Amino acid sequence: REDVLELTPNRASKEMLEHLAEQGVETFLDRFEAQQPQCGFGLRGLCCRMCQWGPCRISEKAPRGICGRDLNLVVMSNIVRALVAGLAAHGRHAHEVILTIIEAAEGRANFKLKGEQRVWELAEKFQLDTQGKDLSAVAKEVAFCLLEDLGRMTAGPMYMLEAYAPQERKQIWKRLGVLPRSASYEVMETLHMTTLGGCSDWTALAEQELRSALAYCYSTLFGSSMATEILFGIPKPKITQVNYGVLKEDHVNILVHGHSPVMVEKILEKINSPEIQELARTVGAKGIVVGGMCCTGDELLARYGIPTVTNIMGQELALGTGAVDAVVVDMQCVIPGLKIVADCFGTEVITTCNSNRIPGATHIPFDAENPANLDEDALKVARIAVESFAKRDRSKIRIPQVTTKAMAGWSYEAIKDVFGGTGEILRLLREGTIKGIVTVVGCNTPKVPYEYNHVTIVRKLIESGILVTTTGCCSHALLNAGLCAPEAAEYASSSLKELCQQLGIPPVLAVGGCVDNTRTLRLFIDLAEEAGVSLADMPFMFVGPEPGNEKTVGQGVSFLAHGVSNLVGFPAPIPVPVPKLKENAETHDDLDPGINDIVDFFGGEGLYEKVGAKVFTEPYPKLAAQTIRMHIRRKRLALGWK
Ligand code: NFS
Repeated sequence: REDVLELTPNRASKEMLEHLAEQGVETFLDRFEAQQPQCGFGLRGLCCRMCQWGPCRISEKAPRGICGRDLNLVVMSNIVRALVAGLAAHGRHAHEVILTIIEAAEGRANFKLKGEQRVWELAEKFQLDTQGKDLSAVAKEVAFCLLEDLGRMTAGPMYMLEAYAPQERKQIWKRLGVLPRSASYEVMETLHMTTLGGCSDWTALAEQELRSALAYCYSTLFGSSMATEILFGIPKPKITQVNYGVLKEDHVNILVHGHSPVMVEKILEKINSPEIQELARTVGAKGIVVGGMCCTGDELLARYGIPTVTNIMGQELALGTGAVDAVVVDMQCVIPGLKIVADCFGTEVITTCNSNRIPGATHIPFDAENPANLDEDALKVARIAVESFAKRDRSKIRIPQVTTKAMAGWSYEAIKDVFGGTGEILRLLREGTIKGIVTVVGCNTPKVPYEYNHVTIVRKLIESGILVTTTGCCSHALLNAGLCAPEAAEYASSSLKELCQQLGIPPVLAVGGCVDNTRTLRLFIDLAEEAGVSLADMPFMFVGPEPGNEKTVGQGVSFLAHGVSNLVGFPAPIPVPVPKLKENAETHDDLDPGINDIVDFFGGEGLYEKVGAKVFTEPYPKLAAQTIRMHIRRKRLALGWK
């Protein structure tokens, strides 16, 4: 706790952590402390719970589970199961957005398709016959292709993978036999392979991991990101203010939280309507503030410059300001602790997704297959949220007065445009004005001081001339730290600083929510193609400093499959340092570091030989930055770039 309070870079988070502790309001930190010591087996993926003979723990005394599974098999099964759990989550997100396109195209959902450019692009890439068809008809056909990528049960190819994956990678994946059928099929197959009496060959599970990651990448990530662009448009950069201080005592404050941006778009429309604005005045508020959390926040930030407040681990802290009248949540990363804090401050919690219910919350669900009541329901949500202002307990308000300037909305197109095209970015990379491009992304974990790793690593990278892209919870850390404002060019190396100042951009580009990691991936793919080399040879890296959610596993492996190495902080589901197991080991410290086949596979030659990328793990952010810099340097030297 002392570490968190001392090292957390955002002054506002620190203030809220102290304030809530003083008030005796329970947060993740209290529960984290109560859980200590955490199980050393679980920490390293050595606990097998895939049948009811167990649970089995792999140790020196008992090197095999009851069924005979050894360490490699247990660890690998746990990793690939986590990956497909994340795949399922992003898949459900993609499903909702894609279905909404169909409903909108058929006139049942009241949305006008704003991403015309993306519709025609995808239609062409998927080689659809568009002759004589209007936008709605073509969008619907595109949506059905995306749905097929989510659910196909026979051999591919997947539309999206065919359309966007680089040729050199397709050949590698074909040779490895890891081309996927679809998101749903690979979830099914992974659970099948890892159940009791399933696959006993961990290397086959490693292949299934790559296969699942490709389904994850091309179906659920590309699918969600591009389907959202079809519905709501392709973001453009804009300047705004973020952080806890955007909440205003004399305004209605509504936080939106989760991942799917569909219903929240409608709610936003209603909030801006004269009726709801008038209602706000009637209840005595000066206006309405909408603030974003997690990936729903990122989506609204990117498209409309709606201020973001915080990420997954800040959700309780934001409610702890006592100034939030309502929090509207859709799907994923909404922790049960949110409601505990909400109840302490009388915050109205409104759930909008049938998959994400919270006991005691007001439930007004959005059903993408039956959107007839969408407008009415969105209005209801807006009304409840605004009316809640009158009930607010004003004695409990404590808003940290910290706001931070930020520039966000860096879509793939926006990045290319601002630099003047892929060729120009490649030129800057070659001459060393930009040393490399690293995407720093992912969640938070209570295992490291809150947001410290994200911010420390990124500061070091831009100091070394590395351009950074970011999404998800990491982006909130960097946004609130001021690293996404053009003024942050100050902290960059002299050449990167000069470049950023000349273009008026920050050295850290917030590209959107986690599904928008595909924007960075597309950029990486284009740049490697332009350079005429394999993606694995480029000075790029994927960094997840504070991994938390199962969804982050597939993010990393997606980039690995493309030849982009990963650096992950502690704790990764990859078991490092891997124990040479001691008898009766109980805690983290009791287990000696050692080497086994799985670590060798990810961090050594195994995976590298297959895809040209490996996983580095480094829990200490300054050392992590050093490792990243060395990786970039090695790639540059091999290319003959100074
Ligand atoms: Ni990504 Fe979004 Fe955050 Fe982690 Fe959750 S918000 S999809 S999973 S916790 S970065």
